[in-house]
Amino acid sequence: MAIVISGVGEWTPPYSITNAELVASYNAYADRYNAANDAAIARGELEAKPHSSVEFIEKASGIKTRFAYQKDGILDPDCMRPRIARRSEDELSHQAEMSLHAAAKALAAANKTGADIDMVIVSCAYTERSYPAIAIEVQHALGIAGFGFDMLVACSAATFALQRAHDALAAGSARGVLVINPELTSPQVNYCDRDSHFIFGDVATAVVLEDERTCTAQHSYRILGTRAITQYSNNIRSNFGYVARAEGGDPFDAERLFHQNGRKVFKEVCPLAADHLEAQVAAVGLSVSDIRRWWLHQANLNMNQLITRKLLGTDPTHDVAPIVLDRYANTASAGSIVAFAHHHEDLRAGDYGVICSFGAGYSIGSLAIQKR
Ligand code: CO8
Repeated sequence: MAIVISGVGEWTPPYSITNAELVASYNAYADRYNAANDAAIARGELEAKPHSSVEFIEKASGIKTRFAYQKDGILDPDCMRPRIARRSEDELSHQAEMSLHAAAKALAAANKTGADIDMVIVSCAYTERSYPAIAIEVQHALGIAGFGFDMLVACSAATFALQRAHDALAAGSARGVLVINPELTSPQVNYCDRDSHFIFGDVATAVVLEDERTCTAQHSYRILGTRAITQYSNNIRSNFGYVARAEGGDPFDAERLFHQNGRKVFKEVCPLAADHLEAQVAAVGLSVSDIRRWWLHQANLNMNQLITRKLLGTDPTHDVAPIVLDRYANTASAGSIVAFAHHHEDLRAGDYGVICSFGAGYSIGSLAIQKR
């Protein structure tokens, strides 16, 4: 019995932010901060905030723009966070809404409706509440029988969820699975931190998986193997959680938001990811040169180039390892799925590909697939 990916969909938020816009607002904020704290800075009690720069961001990351669920607030030096209106308990939640947009496209691509799905996984870096699960809200909105649950694995949430979906289908505990990644990252970005204010964007992706025998999609991919590893690291952290209320202090201070030692992450994750990919390909009886396309995690252009250079021995073309992070920035777990969504229809029957994510945890996940 073969399990296939039979549909993929993406929802892109309506607002886009350029590096120039982001740098202008950050620099205005930094100037105000420095002016307001000039005495403490002069006494050496506080560090002055240095300016950010468009040139640095492009050179260090390859990112040029990113999408935002709400632009309002992010570029306001008095706010420095998105202003997202609170919804009542009777309204659809933000992440459920994002999920439904992406799910509709994935279901259409798979020639499926909610009646064909009996398991919904919402898997992403953050969910906006603990319960009821966003997945159950989506399940309800789509009239899906069966069950749904949320899972969090930071940047590897999508690939780990695809592995869960694959295993459930193989075990017979589901007959059609919808995996959704509503990556609403902007509320956790510290737009006051020049080291990380440029890194993230918002997006939602969705994937339909099913038994090959029920698949009627125009483009579908047999899953040849899945692989997931984790290795504990403190180099990427987000400490905002439900205990914040009890711990005292400011539940919104910088240490609660996304922060990382980017240089260390770069150095440690690149070799881990390259080794993982090599092992994944070997495990399904292929060699690296057999792989027609690599849909890699989209965090940093230099990182992807280093990994693919190590794997392939040459710099891959955009056709071999497509890059979407220049427009999307890092969209946490959705990055490799966005790359897949944009760049899969041209593959020919029999072509091999690998979807791979790497990030916080550390966590690395991958799927080796073959076009049908
Ligand atoms: N403008 C100008 N200068 C800057 C800026 C800026 N914006 N930012 C930093 N600098 C300065 C630094 O201060 C430093 O100055 P100095 O040399 O004087 O100390 C200099 O530039 C060089 O800084 P770095 O060494 O930090 O620069 P790098 O070349 O390493 O680039 C990167 C920084 C882009 C962060 C790079 O290290 C990187 O991409 N690393 C990999 C990071 C990564 O992949 N992280 C994964 C994160 S995502 C994840 O796993 C889960 C996330 C879940 C979602 C979160 C949503 C919020």
